[in-house]
Amino acid sequence: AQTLKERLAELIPAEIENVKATRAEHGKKSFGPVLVDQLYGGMRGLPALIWDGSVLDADEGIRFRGKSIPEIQQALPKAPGGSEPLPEGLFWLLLTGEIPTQEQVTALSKDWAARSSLPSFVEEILDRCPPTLHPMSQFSLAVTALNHDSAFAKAYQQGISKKEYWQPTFEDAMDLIAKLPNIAGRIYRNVYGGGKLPAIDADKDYSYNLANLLGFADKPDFVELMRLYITIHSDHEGGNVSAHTGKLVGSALSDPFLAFGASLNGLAGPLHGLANQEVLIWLRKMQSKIGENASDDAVREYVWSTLKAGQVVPGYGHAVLRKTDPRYMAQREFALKHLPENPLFKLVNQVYNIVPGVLLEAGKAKNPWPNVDAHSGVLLTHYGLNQMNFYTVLFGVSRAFGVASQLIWDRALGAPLERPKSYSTEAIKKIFKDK
Ligand code: AMX
Repeated sequence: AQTLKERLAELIPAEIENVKATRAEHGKKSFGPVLVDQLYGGMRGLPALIWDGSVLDADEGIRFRGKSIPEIQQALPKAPGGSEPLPEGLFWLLLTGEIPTQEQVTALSKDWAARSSLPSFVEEILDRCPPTLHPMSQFSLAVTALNHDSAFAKAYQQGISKKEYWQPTFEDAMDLIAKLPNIAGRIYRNVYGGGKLPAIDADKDYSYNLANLLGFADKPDFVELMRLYITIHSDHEGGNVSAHTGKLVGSALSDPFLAFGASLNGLAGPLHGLANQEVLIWLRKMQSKIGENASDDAVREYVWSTLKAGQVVPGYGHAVLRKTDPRYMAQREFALKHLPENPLFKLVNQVYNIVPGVLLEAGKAKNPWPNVDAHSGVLLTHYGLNQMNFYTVLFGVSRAFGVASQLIWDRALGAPLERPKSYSTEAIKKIFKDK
């Protein structure tokens, strides 16, 4: 069967022509006005980047290469006996726009297993981290250190031609994804205990191995959850902090390890991936304050008290989305299937019925609906993964799929160094003085 790299090598020349033709036809057309507010306002809504793997619609949510989450759940290959999509297939789809065969997906699982071991100095870096260092900081350290063996950095030093950039980038991207379970598993066991890491099993899929390294492979539903989790967290178009950071740093021809290390530092922020840990912390605090099985009124009052304290309600709102996140819905479906009676799931539902009304009444948030992070913690903790400050590491493992695939295409298409123009407030006042 054809490998992913062989298929990419076929697709790249045509895509280079496609980009050329698109630029020739549309390149000089203006694409929306830039408002001064957008310079101050975090560039919301500013068309500014090309990102091929996924596009986000404000109402409908994410589509991966044109396919919605329910569509990819349907179309992508599954593990034997499983019903959730394998992230291996998603990676193939992100890179090629095509649905791989079962055989191609199995070959990817094996390829990643073969690339999965960590250099011993990276293991030592992790082993020396104090358990008080946040797992995301440890994650970022380890990924950055993998740059030691970057095929791209080496090839660049040896004077590789621009046309060939994508090839060592592909190798680094594959190595990066392959090594993440060993990094995540090592951090988890170092910080929370749980004994020696098992070896990666080359006959099993990526998500099984991740679950096994964390110590949860004896729970088949948790393995299924990992397949779904990685798939839906992989990519969310290019403008979010982690994706854009990876692309930006990669544009300096920093290799995929350096670029994705930077992505992780952005994902570690509470307005981005850290919300994933914050939600469960917030729910637990609520439970300790108002008790379990609290009334709707008590929950509503607690939500108001969060807002009045000048804090955000974690897991709600989004910079682009304006409806309930389909990634939230996919996790809700999973919960309805596997843990409908879980009390925390019931609380998540109760909160879902109350928070949007409160946020609407408060009148500030442009989107009162839940995002992906409002639901992930309750699923993880159901299976006993209770260490909330580890949750964003799982988001990070997943996000590598999206960032890595775009880095490969950026190098294949010769994406230039990013360098937008900035202005001082003085300059803005001067430019617009008489306008
Ligand atoms: N709770 C309380 N206030 C909120 C809110 C929420 N969940 N969401 C937005 N707001 C407030 C903002 O803080 C802002 O207040 P300000 O004018 O006083 O600064 C105002 O509403 C307008 O914000 P916005 O335009 O609606 O949102 P944004 O694009 O600036 O920010 C986001 C988006 C996600 C950072 C924000 O909704 C938020 O802080 N949510 C809670 C944290 C969270 O869940 N983050 C995860 C997002 C998904 C992800 O990346 N993993």
